Amino acid sequence: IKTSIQGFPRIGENREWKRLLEFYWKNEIDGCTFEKEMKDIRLNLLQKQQNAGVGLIPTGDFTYYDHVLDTAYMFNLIPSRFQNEPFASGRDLYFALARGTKHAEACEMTKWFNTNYHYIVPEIEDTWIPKVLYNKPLADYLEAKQELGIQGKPVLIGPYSFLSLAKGYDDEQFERYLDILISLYAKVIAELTEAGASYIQIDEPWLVHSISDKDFQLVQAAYNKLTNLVPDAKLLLQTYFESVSHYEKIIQLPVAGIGLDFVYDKGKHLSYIEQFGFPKDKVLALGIIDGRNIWKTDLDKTWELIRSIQTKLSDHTIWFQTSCSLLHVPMSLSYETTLPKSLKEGLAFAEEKIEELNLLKDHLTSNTHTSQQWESHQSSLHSFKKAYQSTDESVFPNYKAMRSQSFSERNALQKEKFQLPLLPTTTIGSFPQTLDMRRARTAFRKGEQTQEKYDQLVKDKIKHWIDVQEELDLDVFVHGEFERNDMVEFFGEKLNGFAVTINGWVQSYGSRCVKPPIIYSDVAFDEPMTVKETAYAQSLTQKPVKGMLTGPVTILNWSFERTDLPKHVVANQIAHSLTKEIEELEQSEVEMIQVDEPALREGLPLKKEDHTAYLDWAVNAFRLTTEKVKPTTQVHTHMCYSEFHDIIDSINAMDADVISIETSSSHGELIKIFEKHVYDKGIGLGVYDIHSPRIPTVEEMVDIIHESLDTLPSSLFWVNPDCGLKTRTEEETVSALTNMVKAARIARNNLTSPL
Ligand code: THG
Ligand code: ZN
Repeated sequence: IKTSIQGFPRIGENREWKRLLEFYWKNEIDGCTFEKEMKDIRLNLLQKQQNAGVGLIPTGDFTYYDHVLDTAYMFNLIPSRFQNEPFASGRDLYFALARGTKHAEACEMTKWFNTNYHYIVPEIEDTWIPKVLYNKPLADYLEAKQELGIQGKPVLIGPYSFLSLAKGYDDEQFERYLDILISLYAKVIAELTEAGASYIQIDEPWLVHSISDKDFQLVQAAYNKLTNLVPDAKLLLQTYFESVSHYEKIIQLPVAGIGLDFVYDKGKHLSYIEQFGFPKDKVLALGIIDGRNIWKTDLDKTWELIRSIQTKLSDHTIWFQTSCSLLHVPMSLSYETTLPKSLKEGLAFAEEKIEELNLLKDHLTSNTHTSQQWESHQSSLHSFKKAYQSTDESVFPNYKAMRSQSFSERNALQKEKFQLPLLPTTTIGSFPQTLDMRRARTAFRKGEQTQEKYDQLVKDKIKHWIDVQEELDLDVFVHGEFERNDMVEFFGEKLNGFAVTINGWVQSYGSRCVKPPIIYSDVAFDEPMTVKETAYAQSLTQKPVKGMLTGPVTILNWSFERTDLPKHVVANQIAHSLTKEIEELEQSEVEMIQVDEPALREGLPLKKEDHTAYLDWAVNAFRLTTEKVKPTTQVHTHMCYSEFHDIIDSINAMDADVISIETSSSHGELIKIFEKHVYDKGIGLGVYDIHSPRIPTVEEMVDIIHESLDTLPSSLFWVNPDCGLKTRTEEETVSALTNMVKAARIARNNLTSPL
C-alpha cells in the first residue's frame, strides 16, 4: 500500500514564492538570484513532503506561474504576437505570456474547472512548430532525485485535457492536434522513463465532464498510440473533482493505474466498481481525503468506504490518495494561533491531510483495530461537530423569492425618483487600494495603529474619492471600498458562522493569493457591516451612492464551505443575513444597492445534468437577498469573467434592476448573446478593460457604446468600466474615467440629436 498526493501548495509556507516573483517582476532581484531562491523554495517543499512521509511525492507540479502555462511553453506554444519582441531570457518570455507586454496582450486566463484557481489558456496557431523546447518534468524529476534522493512521481497534464483547455482550433482540427501532442508527450515521457522514473501521473480531469461516445473514441485512440510509443512507461491516469464519464472504458485504457476522486463523485465510483469491477493488472488510486476543502476527515467513515471497495477488489493494488492536488488548500494549521481550539479540532490543511493518509495506511497495515492517534483524531472531530454543526433549517426558510413589483413598475418609479440622464455613468465599486491604505490596515491589525486613526484614513479616502467623482461628473457614485481587503474575506470577518485565518492563503492566479474564510457554523447577521462607510459617503453628495455587498453565491463559492449541509441551505443563510444589512442600508438612506455575484458562473457544476438545479438555487439565493428591497431602491449586480451565453436566462431571472458585466476583452461576442436572447432590464457592458494599465480613448469607448446600442435599448443602457478599479493607480483611474464620461456625453448627444 502506498500513499500519494497529486500536487502540493507551491506558494511556500509564508507566501515566499509570491514575494520572490513580485521582487523579480519589479526588477529588484536578478535572474540568477531568482533561480537560486526558487530552487530553495522548491526543494524545501519537497523536503516537507518527504519528512511528512508522503509515499509517492509529486515532482514537476511546482511552477513559476501556472502548470498549464508550463506545458504550453514546453511544447513551444508561443503565440506569434510575442515572437518579434526581444526577451532577456526564456523566463522573461514565459512571464510575458502570462502578464503581457507593452506590445503584446497577455494570454487569456480562466477558471480551473470549478475552483478559484485560474490557468493560462494555451493558444494554438496554425504556424505552431511542435517541439519540446525544454523537458521541465525531467529537470524537476532529476533535481528531486539528485538533491534529496527522492524517487518522485512526475506530474503532467494529460494530452486530452491540455488540448481541451486550449483554444485556437476548431472541432475538425482537434484530432490532428491531439495526434501531434501525443508524439510530443511520448518524447517527454520516454526521457523520464529513461532517467529512471517509475510511476508518471498524467492528469486528465477533463474526463469528468459529460463526454460524447465519439469524443471518447479520440481518448482511446490517443492513449493506445501513446502507450505504443512508450511501452515501458508506467502511466497513472489521474482524474478529479467529479466522477469520470465512461468508467467502463476508462478502466480499459492501456495505463498502469487510474486515480479516481471518491470525495466529489457523489458515490458514483463505488457503484461503478460494483457494476463493472476494476482490472486486476492496474493500480487503483483512491482519492479519499478531500484535497480542496479544509475539514478533518472522518476516518471511520472513510474506512467504511475503503472496506466496501476492498470487498469488491480483494486482490487489487490499492493506494490511498487525496482527491486532488493540495494546491487548493493552505499549507499548515500550525500558524493558526487565533482560531478557537474547538474549531481547529475540526480542520486539516495540506500537512494535516498527509498525516491522515498516514493514519489510514497504518490502520491498514497494522493488525490492531485502532491506534491511539486514530481515536484522538476521531474524538476531536466529533467534539468539533457537536459544538458547531447542528442546524435548524426552519430558521432559514427556503421559498421562491419575488420582489413585490415587476421590473417595469419599479423602473417607472426609479426613473421618477433618480432623474438620471440617458446612458448614466457609474463605476463597479472599488477605487485604487493604494499602498498607504494597505499598510495602515496591516498596522491596525497588528495593533500598531489605533482604530480612530485607521477609521479616519478610510474617511479621508472616501471624501477624496467623492470629490473626484464630483469632478468627473459621474452620475452614480460609490464609496470606494477602502475598508475592505478581499470582498469575501471582509464579509467573512463580520458575519457569524465564519472564521478567518492568519495564514490560510491559497493561490488564485499567478502570484495572487486569497485567504478564503471558513464557514463552520450557521451563518447569521451580527452587526452592520457596510453602513458606516456608505452612509458617510452619501452624506457628502447629492448624487446617489451605491451600497456595495457581495452576494450569497459568491461568498459561498469563495469560502471553504460546510459539507454537512446542502449548498443551498448555506447560501440561503447568507442571503438572509445580507437582507438584514440591506434593511440597515435602506434605513440610512442608501437608495441604490449593488449585490455582486462575480462567482455565480464558476459555481456551475461540471456535469450538465446538474446545471439546472444549481442555477435554480443560486438565482433564488440572490432573489432572497434582494426581495424585500423597496421598489424605489435600485438593485444593481455585477459579474466578471463569465461565459454568459449558457446562463443568460438565469441572469435575467435574478431580476436585478441593473447589471454590469465584464466584457471588454470579448465585447463583440458578448453583444451577440443579446442578439439571440432578450435582456430587458438595466445593463452596463463594460466599455473598457480595467485589467490593463492602458488609458482607453474617448473614440474607442464611443464606438463600443454605439455598437452596444445597435442591440440593446438606449433607455436601459449604462456606461461603466468592466470591473472594479482596485488594482489600478489613481492617475490611470482618473484619466480613464474622464474619457469614459466624455464618451458617454457624446453618445448621449448623438441619441438626442441624431445626425
Ligand atoms: N476574491 C476572491 N476570489 C477571487 C477574486 C477576489 N477569485 C477570482 C478573482 N477575484 C481573482 N482575482 C484576484 C485578484 C487579486 C487578488 C487575488 C485574487 C489579490 N490578492 C492579494 C495578493 O495576493 O497580494 C492579497 C489580497 C489581500 O490582501 O486580501 O490582490 O477578488 N476571494
Ligand atoms: Zn468584475
